[in-house]
Formats: sequence, C-alpha cells, structure tokens
Amino acid sequence: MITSKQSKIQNNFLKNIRMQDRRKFLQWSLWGSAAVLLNKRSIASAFEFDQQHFKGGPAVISTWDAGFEANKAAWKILSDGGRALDAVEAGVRITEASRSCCVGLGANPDRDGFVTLDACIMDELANCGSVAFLERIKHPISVARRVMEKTPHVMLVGTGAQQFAVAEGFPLEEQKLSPEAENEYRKWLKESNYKPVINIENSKDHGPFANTYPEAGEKNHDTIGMVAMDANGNLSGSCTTSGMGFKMRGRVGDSPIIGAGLFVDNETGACAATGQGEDVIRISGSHTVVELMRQGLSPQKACKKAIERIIKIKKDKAKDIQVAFIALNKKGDVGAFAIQKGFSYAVRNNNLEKLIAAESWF
Ligand code: SD4
Repeated sequence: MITSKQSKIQNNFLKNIRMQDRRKFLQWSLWGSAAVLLNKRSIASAFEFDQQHFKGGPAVISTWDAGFEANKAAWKILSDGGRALDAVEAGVRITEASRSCCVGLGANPDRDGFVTLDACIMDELANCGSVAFLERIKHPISVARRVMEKTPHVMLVGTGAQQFAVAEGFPLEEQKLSPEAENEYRKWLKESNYKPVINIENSKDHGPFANTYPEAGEKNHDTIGMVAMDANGNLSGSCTTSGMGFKMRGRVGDSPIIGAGLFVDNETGACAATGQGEDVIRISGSHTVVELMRQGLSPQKACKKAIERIIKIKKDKAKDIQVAFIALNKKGDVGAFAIQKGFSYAVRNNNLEKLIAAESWF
C-alpha cells in the first residue's frame, strides 16, 4: 500500500527524474524504459523496498543519483569476490574523477575561490583514515586510505595532508577552477550570499553551484557516501566531497569525520551521511545510526530515528535544511531517510541495481 505522502514523494521524484538528461537516463538499466517509469508497482517497490530482494552480501549502496555509476565500479570488485574496502574506494573515485559541483577538483570553490576537499574511509577492522581541507589533489579518498594504511594517525588536514599526498606520489594538480565552477563563482561573488540550497545535488538548476549539465555533458552530483558488504560479509565505507559551495575558507563539514559523515562497525552495520554537515556532526550522525541498528532497529528505522533527533534540535529551522542517511546492516538489509524529499540513493547487489527515492520527514 502506498500512502498519500509516499505517492506525493513519488510524483516529485518522477518529476525530478523526467527533467534529467534523457541520454544518461536511458543508460540506467532498471529505469531504462518509460513503461517502468509509469509502472506504479515498480516505483512503489522503491518505497516499499522489499528487503528480501536485498538480503545477503555482497551489496553496495551510495548517495544521490551519481551513486548509480559509482556502484558499478564498486560492484566489479564485489562481484569478483573482492574486498569491500577496495570496492568503496574504487566506487567513489569515479565520482571524484568526473566533473561536478560538489565532489573532486572540478567542484565549486570556497568563498576565497579555492577548491578544498574532504574525504574519509573505514574498513571492517575499524581502521580509518581521513583528509580535510585538502587542495590540488584529484583523489582525496585514496589519500585518506593512505593515511589509514601508512600513518599512525586517522586524520591529516590542509597543507600537511597535501604534503603527505605528494610524498606518497599523488600528483599536485594545477590550482585552477573548472570552467563551470569559475562561472558560478563569478556569479556568486556578485551577491556573496551563503545559503546552502536544499537538494542542490539533484536539482536541474544548481543555483549558486555549478550547472547540472556542464558543457562536457556529464551530469552533476554531490557528496558521495558509499557503504558496502563483500562476499565474506565484511563491511567498509567511504565518503568524499568538496563540501558546501562558497563555504568560509577553512570550513570542514561532516564528510571527513569518522562517526559523522561515515561509520562502519563490522558487527552491526555501516552508515554514510549527506547534506548540511554541521547538523550531521551535531548528532554524530553515522555513528548514531549504527548504534541504533545495534539496538535492533532496521537500517531504515535507524536512519529515520537519527533524522528525528536533528528535527528535534533544529525545530522550525529543520524545514530549511537537508540531511540524509543511508545504511546497510550485517544481514544485507538497506535503508535511508532524509529531512526533505528529493534525496535518492543507489543500491546494487546480485538481484538489484536501482535508484531509490528515499522517504523523508517533510
Ligand atoms: C558537507 N555533508 O560538507 C557535506 C555536504 C553534502 O550533500 O553532503 N552535501 O557538509
């Protein structure tokens, strides 16, 4: 049974999907026909997501529409018996390498005109690594992994992180904005108004952010958080972003913070967050979701409960922000929940490859 709220969300999601680039859209195997789009049962399954289809590993889930492509790279590794850690690194590298408003070096800069990147990674043994405020390095997720594997630390930031990356052989890229980011930055400078835009990640017009469809023709996207389980039942996760567009110089969000943007507990489950990082940090978001799963809640219910905490704290202001969580438990069940409608997440396992419109508070 679809409730009227769910049906409203579906309509909105469909409207959003229809606005998207048709060529790209047709490549999406499970969304590849208009018939599927118009088939209520198929769409309903996105809401009444039947966990039976997803039970058992390997499995991967990730945030926003871009997760669909990223999952493919992760799936190559997982379906071949590879390790979840390798899968979540390879998956989000796809997003880091493509042009976008919000991940990688082509993304929008801070208010001083510099792109600064945040990323973290965590494996089944609670090993974790993170970089924040990193400039001129194409793959922060891989630097985060090196921090995890080659240093006694969890987190490196700024010039120290960059120095480490270069010493590890990562090329130092040119200090240059992508044409889209340059354009958006110029526009932004006229008003210099900092206000994160809800669902900027999936909207057609990214407002003060880079265009959704840059000239290169690639679809835009936002922060990617990814969690996966491999054939051995081990969990890992990754998260990478340029953070909020036109942020204050030095601002770091939740994405590189273990427990906030990402958390993995191999006994219980894994979670990643997206949206306004300050409000994810406030409740140690991803850790909270995992602990709720440990108490017996399904991934879906755990994500919802964590969102409820933010709603309780933010009160009326909650309507102006977006935060979303995705989660995967040890059984291979998945779930997600957002404050606002419009958040989508991508799932992939042996039976399914799908983009799902998450349920939301509003
Ligand atoms: C941040 N959480 O820097 C990131 C941004 C994000 O969807 O996820 N946007 O706060």
